Amino acid sequence: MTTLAPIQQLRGQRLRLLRELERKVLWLSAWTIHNANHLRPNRDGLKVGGHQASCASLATVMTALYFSVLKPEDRVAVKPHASPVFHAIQYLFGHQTQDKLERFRGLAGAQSYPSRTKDIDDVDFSTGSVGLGVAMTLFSSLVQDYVRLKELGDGKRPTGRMVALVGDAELDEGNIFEALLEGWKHDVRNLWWVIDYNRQSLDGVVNDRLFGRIGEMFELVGWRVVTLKYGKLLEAAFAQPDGEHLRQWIDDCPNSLYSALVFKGGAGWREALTRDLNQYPGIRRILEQHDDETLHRLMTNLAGNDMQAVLDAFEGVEGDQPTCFIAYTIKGQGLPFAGHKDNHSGLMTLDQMAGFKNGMGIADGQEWDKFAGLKATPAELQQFLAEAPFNAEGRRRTEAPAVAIPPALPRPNDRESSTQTGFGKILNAIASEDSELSRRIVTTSPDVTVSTNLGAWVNRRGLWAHTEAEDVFRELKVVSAQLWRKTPRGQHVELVIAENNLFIQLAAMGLSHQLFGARLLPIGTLYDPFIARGLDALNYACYQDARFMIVATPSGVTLAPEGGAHQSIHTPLIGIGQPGLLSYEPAYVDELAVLMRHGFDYMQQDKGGSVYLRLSTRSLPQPQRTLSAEQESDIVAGGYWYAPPAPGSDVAIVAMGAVTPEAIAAHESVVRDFAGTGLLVLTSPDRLHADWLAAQRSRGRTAGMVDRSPAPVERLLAPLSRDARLVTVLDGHPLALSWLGSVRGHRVVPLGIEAFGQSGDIPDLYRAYKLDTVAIIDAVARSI
Ligand SMILES: Cc1ncc(C[n+]2csc(CCOP(=O)(O)OP(=O)(O)O)c2C)c(N)n1
Ligand SMILES: [Mg+2]
Repeated sequence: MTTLAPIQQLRGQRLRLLRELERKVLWLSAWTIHNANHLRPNRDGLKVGGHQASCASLATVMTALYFSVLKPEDRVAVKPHASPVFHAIQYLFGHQTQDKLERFRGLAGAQSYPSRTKDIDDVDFSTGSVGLGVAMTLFSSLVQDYVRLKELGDGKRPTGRMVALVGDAELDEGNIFEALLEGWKHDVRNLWWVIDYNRQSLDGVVNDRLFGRIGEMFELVGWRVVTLKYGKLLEAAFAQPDGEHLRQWIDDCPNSLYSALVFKGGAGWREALTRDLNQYPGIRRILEQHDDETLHRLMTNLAGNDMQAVLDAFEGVEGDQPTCFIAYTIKGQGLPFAGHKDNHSGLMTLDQMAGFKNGMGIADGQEWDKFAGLKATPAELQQFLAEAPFNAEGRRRTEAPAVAIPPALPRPNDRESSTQTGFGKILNAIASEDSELSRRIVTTSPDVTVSTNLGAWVNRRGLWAHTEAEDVFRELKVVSAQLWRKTPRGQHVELVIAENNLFIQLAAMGLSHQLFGARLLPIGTLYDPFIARGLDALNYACYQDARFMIVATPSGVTLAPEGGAHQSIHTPLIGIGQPGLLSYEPAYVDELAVLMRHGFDYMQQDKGGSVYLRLSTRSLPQPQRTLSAEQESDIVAGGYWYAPPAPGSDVAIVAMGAVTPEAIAAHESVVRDFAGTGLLVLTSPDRLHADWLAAQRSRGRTAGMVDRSPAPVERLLAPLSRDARLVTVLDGHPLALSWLGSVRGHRVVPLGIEAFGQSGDIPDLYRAYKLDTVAIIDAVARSI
């Protein structure tokens, strides 16, 4: 008897235990979905769903990663529909409960798709909308380098790998390629993307020709590509006489035929191979040596579902070059509908589950048992799990202290200014200070840095890059207002024109305190209309509770000559409707300074969120005033009386943002006829609306001890008479303000933009779209 060297013995033991755990993970993921769909009472007749086949193809890869390869500092985005595999793994680690698995996809149960904020089991990146989680790992890797190079963390955290487990059809999403270009430009590192190449998407089989190019594309942008194609059994068969013909046959086999044969099983393989390769004696021998079951196992032995091959691939790469693993797998591997093109949402029937359960060696009542049906002893498995490197530090979410925000930000006091100019000046003033605030701000912009007025900030603080690079124009003494010097100390991350990248970059920066233990105060600038271009990514960032500030400028038809293609109409409604995002539209620069200060603070509060500032390039005469503390708190709460109404007044004008001068002029005219008419300037219908609903809810809850404290908007509208009229005006969709009539039952005449704009100057456009002084006066007259 030969004694194996200890290291080999350990490897053998590890392989054996990982294969056991792979079975358990496959079982638990399938059972979790089965239980939710078949065994829980169904009260609404809706299919609960879950993706048994999509889970199965990743079971090997995820088992290898979490139980052996990953380290605590690594961060992972799991393909959304492999959520049950993730939860099963965390359950085995002891970070997920049986109760939550039993309530999978139910209220307070394990989430359908891994969720940072709703799941309890240490999700690094939420996923759901395919493609976004993948890009999130790339931008997180940049953030990891950003905070490391600047020593913004505690200095103790090792550099981790950012890992994405990617469905092959996720690569259809364009945002992935936008991100790849950005990653190449910034020399991204420590990134692993593992593509679950099961050659199936939701509707069917992935096009054969598409994937031929994928590896080349990764190499083109500097990635290493590792292909995991054939498992150890198939490699051994290829090494036998005539084996090369078998390899060639599989290589040439169209995706759809291979998938169909996987579904048909041993007899199907035998028939096809006999038909095509019977002339080779070696192949005839292979067919003779295998019964249908073992032939099926052989022919479906792809590397992404072969534990040894997976471990070899992961452990075979060194260094920090971004790496794409193309792991050939089978959708539904090990399940009755493996390979079937319709299996994406397919669920095992009760009979199929009974057979599967039997095959797994699980008795009735043992379904949630962590080790039932496995050959290794529970003690041995428990110890292996406890020693998994990934689990060495328990929960891996980091914390970072809040950055102190000074009581007031610098306030430029120009007599005339736009909010956009004011924004640039405020940031420039912050940049000139050496403060914790100025060090923690990081800005980013998709190629609109100068045109959104970040230029002065960037001149002072520099562009960020891994390595120093001088500004060539400066070296050659070409005069330019911009000094684009790149350094690892720089605080502006320059992006290509891709709003998806902007929002995912902000998501990663805005989670830096929890991912990398270093607090950042990210500010992203873009043109307001292009929020829509990255809206899903913005939603994704908010869903993860990332904290950042968006400065969107210019906005509305007020950007005038640029025309309808660039004029944003419904962004105020996005500001109101988007959870996790508090939106403001100040008219004046002193308001903006108050709101930016509030924003930096709000971004760091437990119950805070991100902030959206909708700004303008229109220069307005600035009110010469010193804001009182009360006025400042009104500005933060969403609005203030610019001209207070007389008690019991019957009319008020309500304005927001760039059209405020028209409202002021209209008000001056109206008060001549209707003395006591008020002018209310709003800074945030979003905040007013949310606080109004919250106040109503708290009244409902405390019935008996009724809480009568008015919401800010109720307080603002209180002086008006019961049947007063409100004329509301903003450069955006009128719906953003027309709800004000519901607060106290006032009738509203809402002015705003309902159609695509056209190019023109402000006087023409305001007249055409009825935002000018005459239109406001008319509206007041009509309201009476
Ligand atoms: C942006 C977006 N569009 C559509 C979907 C619906 N959807 C969920 S999974 C899926 C197909 C995914 O196929 P693939 O990435 O190959 O994953 P597999 O299940 O094969 O592992 C689709 C279209 C989604 N989640 N997100
Ligand atoms: Mg697929």
